[in-house]
Amino acid sequence: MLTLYSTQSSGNSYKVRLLLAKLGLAFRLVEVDIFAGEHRTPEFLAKHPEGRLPLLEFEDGTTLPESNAILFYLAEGTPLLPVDRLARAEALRWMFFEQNNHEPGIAQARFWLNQVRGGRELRTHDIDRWMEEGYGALRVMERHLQVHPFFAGEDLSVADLALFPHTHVAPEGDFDLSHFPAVQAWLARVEAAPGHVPMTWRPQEVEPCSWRLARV
Ligand SMILES: N[C@@H](CCC(=O)N[C@@H](CS)C(=O)NCC(=O)O)C(=O)O
Repeated sequence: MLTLYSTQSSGNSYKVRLLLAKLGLAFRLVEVDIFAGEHRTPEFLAKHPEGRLPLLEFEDGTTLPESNAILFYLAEGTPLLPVDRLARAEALRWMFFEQNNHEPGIAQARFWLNQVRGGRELRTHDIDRWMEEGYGALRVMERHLQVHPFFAGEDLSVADLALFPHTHVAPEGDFDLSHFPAVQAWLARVEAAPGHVPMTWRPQEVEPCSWRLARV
C-alpha cells in the first residue's frame, strides 16, 4: 500500500490527498506535524533530505517528493492526466506556474499570516511582495478562466488539482477573491466535480508520526 506523509493544513499535501481520494486509491496516511518539527527529525530526513511535505512512499520503500511530481505520477493512465500531447504539456505548464508564480506569494502569505503565531510581525517586510506576486498570479488565472473552464484542455486535470488547494484558501492569506469572478466560478466547478473532498478530509485510519519531538 502507498504511504503518504502529509500535514493536514498544508496545501501541497492536500493536493495529493485530493487526488488519492478522487482516484479511490487506498493509502496509509502519516500525519507529520511541521509545527512540532517532525519533518526535521533524522527519521524523516532519511526519507527526504529536504524535510518537506508531502512525501509519497511506495511499498518497497522508494520515495517520491514534490507535490506536483506526485500528482503527475499518480494520475498517469487516468482521465486527470491528458493523453493529448499539447494538453499534457499545458498541464505541466500550469503546474510549473503554480510552483513558480502562485505558491511563492499566495501560499507563503497564508502560512505566515494565518498559520504561524506572530508570523505577521515576523515577516512584515515580505507582505507587499507576497501581495504583488499573489495578485499577479490571480490575474493570470482570471484571464485564462474567462475563456476556458479548466487549466489544461476542456476538462478537470492535475493542473486544476495543483492550483485549487492554495487558491481556495487564499483569503486566509489576506487575498480578496471577490475581484476574480472567473476564479471563483472555477473553484466552484472543481468542488462540484465527482469525488471532491475538502482539505479537512483524511482516510479513516491516520497514523501519527512516531518521531514526535523526540529528536528535534
Ligand atoms: N515544492 C514542494 C514544496 C513543499 C513544501 O514546502 N511543503 C511545506 C508544507 S506545504 C513544508 O514542508 N514546509 C516545512 C518546511 O519547509 O520546513 C512541493 O510542492 O511539494
